[in-house]
Amino acid sequence: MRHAATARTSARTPAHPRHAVENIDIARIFDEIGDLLEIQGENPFRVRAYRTAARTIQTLAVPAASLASEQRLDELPGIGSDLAEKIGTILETGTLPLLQELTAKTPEGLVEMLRIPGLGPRRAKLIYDTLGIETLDALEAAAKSGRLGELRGIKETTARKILQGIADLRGHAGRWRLAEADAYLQPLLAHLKHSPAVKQIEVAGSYRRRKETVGDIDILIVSSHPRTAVKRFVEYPRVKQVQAQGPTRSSVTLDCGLQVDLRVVPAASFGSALYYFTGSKAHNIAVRARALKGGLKINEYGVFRGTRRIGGRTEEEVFRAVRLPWIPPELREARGEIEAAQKRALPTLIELSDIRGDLQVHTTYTDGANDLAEMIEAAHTCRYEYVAITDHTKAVRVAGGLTRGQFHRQFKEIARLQKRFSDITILKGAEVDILDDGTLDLDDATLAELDIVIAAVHSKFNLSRSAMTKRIIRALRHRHVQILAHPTGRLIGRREPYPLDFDEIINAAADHGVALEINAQPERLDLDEVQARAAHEAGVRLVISTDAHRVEELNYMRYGVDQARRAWCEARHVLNTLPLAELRAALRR
Ligand code: DGT
Ligand code: CA
Ligand code: CA
Ligand code: ZN
Repeated sequence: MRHAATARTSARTPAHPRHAVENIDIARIFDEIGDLLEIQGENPFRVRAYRTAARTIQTLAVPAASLASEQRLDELPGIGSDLAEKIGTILETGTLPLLQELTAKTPEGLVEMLRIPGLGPRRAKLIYDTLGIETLDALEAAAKSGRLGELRGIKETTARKILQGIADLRGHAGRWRLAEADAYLQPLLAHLKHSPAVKQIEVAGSYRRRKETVGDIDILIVSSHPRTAVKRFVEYPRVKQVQAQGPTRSSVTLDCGLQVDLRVVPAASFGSALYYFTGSKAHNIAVRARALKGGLKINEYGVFRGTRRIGGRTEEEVFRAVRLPWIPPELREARGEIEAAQKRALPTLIELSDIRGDLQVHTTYTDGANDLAEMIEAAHTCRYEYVAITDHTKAVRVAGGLTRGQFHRQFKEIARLQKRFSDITILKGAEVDILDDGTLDLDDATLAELDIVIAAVHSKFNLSRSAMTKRIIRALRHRHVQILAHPTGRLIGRREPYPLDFDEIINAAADHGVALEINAQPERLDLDEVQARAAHEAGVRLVISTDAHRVEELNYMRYGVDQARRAWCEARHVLNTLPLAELRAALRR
């Protein structure tokens, strides 16, 4: 999550990095430069170049350092010799002179204000220059008092939007998107596993439940030499601050701002500790109450009858003690999983290996970073049976959306490439924009030629609830539409869902046989788990798509499947688990 508190830390990275520079470090620096340039009123193309480079580096499957050593950085899409050189400097020094220069001349509060949805750099600067406001609190006070509304160029509705934006930002403050936490966590886990003192290791907490955002990371280990293991933990080069260091519990903050708790537990308690610290708290409380009724006590040390320990080495032992089958962590939210377990009616959750293809992929025909052949080749490498190429339509101007003529050119190239890739089926698709009135941004004749028609909203998010609901339902009624993409439009921590009567959307999707998407982009994960569950329980079929804009993003499928698991999805609820012929039959014709 690019919230201010963590995004600015990169500026403070020392001139000689104490640790290997990760791809995500480079991405953060470029993102921050993008923000700072935007505040300075720089050329939008230059701003965009840094942001694109940030995405390219962040999603790279190999360390940028290894490409740099082979002088191959400039082969990456959007990375020319200038950016390649800058990456080299970051790899060597941990920072960039340009970043320090820009940071020095930009007030800190201004950068934070930029993250408020609906408050662009122009307005942020206006507010700063005329009212001297440079903190969220001061901005909030000014919006409430009506002082903001007095500024020229700021309307009453803008002031309201700013207040809402501040609330959204705060609601997510301090939480990390799962994929981002992963980028910091994986090297730390490797560092810990490398120690002979670490015998068993598992990540618990919301991370293990695969929640879309995590507040902190909870690691459990069994160790032959707890002191050695703890020392290795607190001496991890990226630790910025040690809050607690003891033989059973330590707590640190990494230089990015991520908090990590480490607990050392005896092997005999590992299962009960893992169970306890996986949570959720509400789930734990419900299971503990059930145990008490059976005369048992469950805590992080084990399962006890009186003072006698009757289990705790494994999680299965804990569940067995309360006469339940093991419940997958993704379900442990006190949302009916205990009742389902008791009835032996837990779902057989979908797995990544059930996925047979990706149904939303972009290319350089529009705003993708890799060309058609590269995206197909990458899907082929994923061993998919099929992949749908679904570029934008013309109304999405920022993405360079395609006209019917351009689609026809793409169809020809697809036909050519299909000969080269004989064991993956390339589906001709489009992510068709839903216009303001609910009509589609592509003519019926071209729609009829497509194998996959996805409809999605990309503009006019500020309609009323009823107007937005009507708009989308009109699109769902269109006989060619098969899938509704990122149905609520939310961006985690940045943009709330647009107002929508979601029950009506579910009903319309069910009536018309349109599938709803779980978009696997880590900042979308849209539908969320509650909505996706409501949808499939109402008989609506789902698809999980990565919406990949570069080859590496095909790996986001993992996070989409995690979200589907949290939504109690079995493979049968998800269309892209079907073999091609069945997929074609199941998609609305
Ligand atoms: P987060 O970090 O906010 O994303 O969420 P969690 O679920 O990882 O919560 P965290 O890190 O505060 O605690 C990890 C787990 O430890 C939590 O899911 C359940 C357990 N836990 C923590 N505090 C309590 C408590 O007071 N009672 C019970 N029963 N369990 C607790
Ligand atoms: Ca946690
Ligand atoms: Ca914690
Ligand atoms: Zn889209």
